[in-house]
Amino acid sequence: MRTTVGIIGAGPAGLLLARLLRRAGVDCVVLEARGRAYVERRQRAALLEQGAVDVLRACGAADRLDREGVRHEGFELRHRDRRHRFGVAARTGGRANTLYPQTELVKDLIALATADGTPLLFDAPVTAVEGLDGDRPVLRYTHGGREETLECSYVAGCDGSFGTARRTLLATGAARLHERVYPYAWLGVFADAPPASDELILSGHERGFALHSMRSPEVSRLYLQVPAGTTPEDWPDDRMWDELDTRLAVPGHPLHRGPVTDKAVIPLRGQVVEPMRYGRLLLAGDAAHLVPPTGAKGLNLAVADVVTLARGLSHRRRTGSTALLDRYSELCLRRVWQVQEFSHAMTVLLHAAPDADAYERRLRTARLDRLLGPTAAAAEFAENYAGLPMDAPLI
Ligand code: RFL
Ligand code: PHB
Repeated sequence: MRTTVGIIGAGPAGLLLARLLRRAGVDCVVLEARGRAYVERRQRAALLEQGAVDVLRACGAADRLDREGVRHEGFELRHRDRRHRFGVAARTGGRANTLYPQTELVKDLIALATADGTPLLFDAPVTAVEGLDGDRPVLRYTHGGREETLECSYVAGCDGSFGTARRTLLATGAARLHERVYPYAWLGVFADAPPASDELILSGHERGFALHSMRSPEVSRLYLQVPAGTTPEDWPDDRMWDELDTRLAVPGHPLHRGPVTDKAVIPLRGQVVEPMRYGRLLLAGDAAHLVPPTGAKGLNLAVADVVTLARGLSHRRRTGSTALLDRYSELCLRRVWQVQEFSHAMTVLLHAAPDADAYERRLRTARLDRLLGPTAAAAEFAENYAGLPMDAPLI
């Protein structure tokens, strides 16, 4: 097979890139290692920045998002035994996040690709990326028990942090991996229990971070800071609910409890591959970087990357010039490091460091106090939480 852009991975990055390229008249093929049902069920992100919603609208991928997504104009911050409302939209001229699960976005983008006739192969793991120094790189993949090849002009590595694209790029020796591993993790659960609030509740409790989110009026999504290395079995339901109440509930108003349908431990790390490109291989989304989930930025960064990549590829198609494409890594990394910095600062602010002394714990409380006033710190936090401006897609 041959195409202009070979896309590895049908997560949000690969699927949205395929959509943007299709609209710009650039042909592509998407190769996904897993089956469609698995990809559509994988539970992950939920909060889309205003800028990401605008991109999805502009490329005709937001019909269901506009009907079913729930706008969150702020959140509650549990601090000093009380819940304080933190207004985001009020501090950002009306910009806000929308709660729309990544599973639903992935289903929408797959349905659009299928309707468009965009070649999208499931159960087609890419095993190697070859010929990066030449003009026609080749993807080797297996499909239906056969070894196949896809020859392309460019390869978009959208296959996540454990994918072939990142591994291939790092093996060239031309890029480095920056990494921060946190000494704590999140226990994440889904529960068939009505959310205790219409808005997210975040807590920077002295015992550790906790987050209350939701998927519907009947389903809560909850996260609890736990030590790195903990297993879900260390957290029987009663222990977990008691700890969530301690960190999130206000006295006398416990959370609603219900059957736990999923429980998993999620490691926290920040990673950046720099530069995000080697020759004709360009990384986007989690393949290029990870952020700790505290700021809800991973999916939004993936959207920003693929908008920049689609612009570069579309510019090349229209003008023959690679000028924009050549700046891809530089343009993305500016935003990536801003978001990396925000996600790190928010993580440190809201989590209890295992080795913190009393002095450091007081500093954390002081920083949280500052967020709750009409301060420049609060304005800056809101600006980052709602998301930095994103390029409009060229379509
Ligand atoms: P994905 O979603 O990992 O997709 C990569 C795809 O590549 C496939 N693949 C391959 N395909 C072909 N050949 C190979 N060799 C392949 N190897 C892998 C995989 O099967 C997969 O389908 O990466 P992508 O597209 O870059 O998307 C990134 C997002 O998934 C991720 O950043 C977010 O989920 C992060 N995140 C959040 N981001 C937000 O913006 N807002 C949030 O509220 C938010 N909450 C979260 C999160 C991530 C979480 N976890 C589980 C880490 C909450 C959590 C708990
Ligand atoms: C979620 O609803 O899954 C969620 C919300 C906010 C985050 C992370 C995850 O920061």
